[in-house]
Amino acid sequence: MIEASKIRNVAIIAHVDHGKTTLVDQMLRQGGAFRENQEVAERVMDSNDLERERGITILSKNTSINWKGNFINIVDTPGHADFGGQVERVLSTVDGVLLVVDAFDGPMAQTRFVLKKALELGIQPIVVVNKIDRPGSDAHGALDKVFELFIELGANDQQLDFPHIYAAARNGICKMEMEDPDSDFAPLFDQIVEKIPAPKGDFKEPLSMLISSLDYSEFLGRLAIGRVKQGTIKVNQQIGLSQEDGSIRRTRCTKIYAYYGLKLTEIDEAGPGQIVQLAGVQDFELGDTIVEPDNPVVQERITVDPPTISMIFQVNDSPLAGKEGKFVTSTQIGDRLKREALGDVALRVEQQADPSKYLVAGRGVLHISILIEKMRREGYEFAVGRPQVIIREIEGKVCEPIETFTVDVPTEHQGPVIQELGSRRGEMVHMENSGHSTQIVYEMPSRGLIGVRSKLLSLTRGYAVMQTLFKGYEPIKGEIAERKEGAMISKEEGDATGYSLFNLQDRGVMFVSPGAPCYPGMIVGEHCREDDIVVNVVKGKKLTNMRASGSDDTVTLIPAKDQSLEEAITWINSDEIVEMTPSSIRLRKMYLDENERKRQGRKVVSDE
Ligand SMILES: Nc1nc2c(ncn2[C@@H]2O[C@H](COP(=O)(O)OP(=O)(O)OP(=O)(O)O)[C@@H](O)[C@H]2O)c(=O)[nH]1
Ligand SMILES: [Mg+2]
Repeated sequence: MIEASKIRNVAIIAHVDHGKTTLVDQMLRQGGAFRENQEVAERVMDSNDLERERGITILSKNTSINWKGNFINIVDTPGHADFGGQVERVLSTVDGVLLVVDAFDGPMAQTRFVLKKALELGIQPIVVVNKIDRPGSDAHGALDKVFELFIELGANDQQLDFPHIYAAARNGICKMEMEDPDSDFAPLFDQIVEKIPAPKGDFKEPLSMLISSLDYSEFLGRLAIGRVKQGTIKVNQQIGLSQEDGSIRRTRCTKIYAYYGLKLTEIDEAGPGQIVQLAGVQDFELGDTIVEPDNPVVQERITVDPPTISMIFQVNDSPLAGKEGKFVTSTQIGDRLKREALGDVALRVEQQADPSKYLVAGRGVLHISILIEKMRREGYEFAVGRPQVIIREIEGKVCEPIETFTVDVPTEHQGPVIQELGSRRGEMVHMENSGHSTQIVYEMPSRGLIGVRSKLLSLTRGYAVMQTLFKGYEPIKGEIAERKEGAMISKEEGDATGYSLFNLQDRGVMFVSPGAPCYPGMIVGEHCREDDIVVNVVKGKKLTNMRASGSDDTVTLIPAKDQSLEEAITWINSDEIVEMTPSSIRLRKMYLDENERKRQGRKVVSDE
């Protein structure tokens, strides 16, 4: 057992991309977590494939280093707003945070969210102004803005007196003041030990440990994660589980794990301040407290924010179904979804009246699309519908989720952006012009934000910078029109030909390339007009030589638009679905048959 006075529990919090994981990386390197000349990947904490590919943190993770005889527990957290709930839960296990702020960007939407939570819990912050090496960065200016943010969020005098440090995490350097020479991370480690309080709590008191997070392992089942507040927990000792209804159920834990460096190490017992994973605890819920059965010290339950977005997952029944996936049946899809929900408290899965369909609800489009991507990689094939916001009734009123949406655009593009956001029921609350760029703040329904990213990027030639922050539930705003552009729908079955795509390309944006298998009812492009149009993409001679210019037979084919998974699911309307297979993403009409679609009421024009 580690003596509490030698423990420091600290979470790294920040806006997306401000450098949390890079900072943890260097802390591990300099804190001796790796052997001399051990080969380690960059941003080693972003350990799963999807995190590495996307360059973002999806799951918060624990690690630890040893500094001058102190055991510093570090929790890296995700910066993306969809995972904000995780940050909140992590904060219940730490006594201090490193609030990382980009010296170039200054504090941003998620900085405010995470700092507000930390201040409310009375946690000691150390501000790390990071990326001071970035050309054009303003470290002092960023720190001033952080100070203003503290005041605005109602920090008390002690909190306002926060320690700060400047860093270039990627280069592994930091300094107390900008004038100081570059140093390794020693000053940062010293600050953590000095300024962040050691955990309180006595190992002789009755055991109390709040379950603040959970995980799922194929071999060990569900794992309860939390920090021992007081008392001692031992392997196989009888423990009590204080449940939501106030009752205490007797159980035991069969294994205890703690984080040493990057390794999860099995230990026999843990005491106050230690963050541990427990295996073998039967039927626990997040928020339960692990107690001594005859002398329970119960901690306040933590709650999980309810999901705001849902999507239907269903069996793929397109004409191309089952060709690319390994797991395709509704039972396989359902089992996989339910397994995910065991380890992800923010996810809900419900089978629908039609047993081939499941409603999957989560904290945002990114949250659910990461699950889709994971399943595709494991060999699953299925189809998903358009994301829907989850409506709630509050005090007799129908309410929907509202977000604060901030967008920075080059001033020359602001007109179309304002028009677009207005049509999505955005209410402008603030607008500030600083020369070339304008920042506009909106309050708008989450509904209106679905698909907004790609739309604004195309309106501003890629220059719009967007941030969202969940504001709360409010009475439902008016109707929001779905995508205005119609779909180009394939009439025939067969492989798309360059010849037909060439003839269609000035009528919209094509989604398929020559050779792509198509079927009736499949969406092959976005029409430049409002109505859906049925087209033939398989006719004509197979042209093989497409060149920029030349003889009669060579044509210039605009490359098909390669939609990302998120783009595809936010592009579709409610009468459309997306086929997901390990190797393809195809868009289609829910009703493949043209006459059936007509009966369902959407206006369609025919090409011929
Ligand atoms: N110039 C510079 N770039 C940095 C520094 N620290 C991090 N970066 C870069 O910033 C980007 C984001 O870094 P991450 O460490 O992944 O950021 P994060 O805060 O963990 O991001 P999320 O987990 O997605 O919220 C990467 O490209 C880093 O290389 C720094 O000190 N200087
Ligand atoms: Mg990260």
